[in-house]
Amino acid sequence: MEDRNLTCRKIEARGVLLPLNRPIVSKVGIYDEWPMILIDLHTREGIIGRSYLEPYITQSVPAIMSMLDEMEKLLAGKLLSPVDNHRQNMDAFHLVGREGMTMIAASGLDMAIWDALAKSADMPLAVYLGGSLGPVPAYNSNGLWLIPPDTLGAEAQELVDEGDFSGLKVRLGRTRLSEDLTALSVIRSAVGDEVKLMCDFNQGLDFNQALHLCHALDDQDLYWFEEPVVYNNLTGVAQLVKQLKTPVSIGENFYGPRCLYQAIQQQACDLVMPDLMRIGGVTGWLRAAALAGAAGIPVSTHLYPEVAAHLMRVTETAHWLEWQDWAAPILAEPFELRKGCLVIPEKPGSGVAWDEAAVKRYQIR
Ligand code: SMN
Ligand code: MG
Repeated sequence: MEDRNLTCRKIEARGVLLPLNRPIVSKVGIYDEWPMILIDLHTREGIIGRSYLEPYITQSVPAIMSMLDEMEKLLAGKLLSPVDNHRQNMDAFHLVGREGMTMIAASGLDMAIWDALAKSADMPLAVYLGGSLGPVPAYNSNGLWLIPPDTLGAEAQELVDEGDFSGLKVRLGRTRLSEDLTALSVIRSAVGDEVKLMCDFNQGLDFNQALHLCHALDDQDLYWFEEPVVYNNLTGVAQLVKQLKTPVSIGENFYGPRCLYQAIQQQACDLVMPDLMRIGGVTGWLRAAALAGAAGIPVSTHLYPEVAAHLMRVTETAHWLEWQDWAAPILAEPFELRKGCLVIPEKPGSGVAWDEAAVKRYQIR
């Protein structure tokens, strides 16, 4: 039998701070620049597995890099086995919590490990996981932040045109209901009634505000209501799910598949959208997707469109891919969009590789 085993030699992590075409103005924060941690997992066999993390908060970059250093000590010299490697990371840091930085660092490593394994099998990740290549339906999440409503019409049209998209994400939860209604009417006048509008409150409402605002917006033909309240208020979301006609989506803050399981058990989601940095990378995604599939709950992605596209090809109840181009400045070959779908490149692994000159330009650590 040919020896396809891979062994970890070292993990290289670099922090970059990237410019954003459209600043993020949301209830979870206002960001002009976007930090990323680029991970290169070098194997003794010469294959390099790559992934990136998007930790939102620039100040968190050194802390996550330090977790990666500790996890490198555990992994160096060991065989790459995502399941075993993930368990080892969880066991090692269990007593400071499996969530937060522990899960974020472990998730980044997990994505790099799967990339290396798929490369060593000379297959795109989707194919390595038992799926096939094909277009992945996406909505554009690159804009429509909490900016003055009169600027939203032109921006919505631009966002549709960026990839012939049939869905856009709109951020809502302004101080007054009338401002949100104006924002929606400006966007609708620009792009028409056929374009789906996914709306995100970014946890910005308390339960009573959410109850009021979501009822007031329930007849606006919105495609989903995302994260109306703080992410760990599953009881509150369950009440909203029961009362509203518009489907409620949560999941970008699920730390590991068990959180998704709890949300399903508590009927706190019509739709889910795990984030690869929090669900446990590819390994966590596969486990979470199986639970959602068994429960018949549609699964969308959150950030990480390149890796997420592969996973949508093997997700039983795959719904929508969230498209952002935020990694584009440092990617050697940003993925293509065609007719509102993300096109997975016919390359081994995830297809994530760095433009090294750009990495040097934006490197902060
Ligand atoms: C989001 C993502 C990244 C930064 C701010 C807000 C948002 C989303 O929750 O779902 O895209
Ligand atoms: Mg969101």
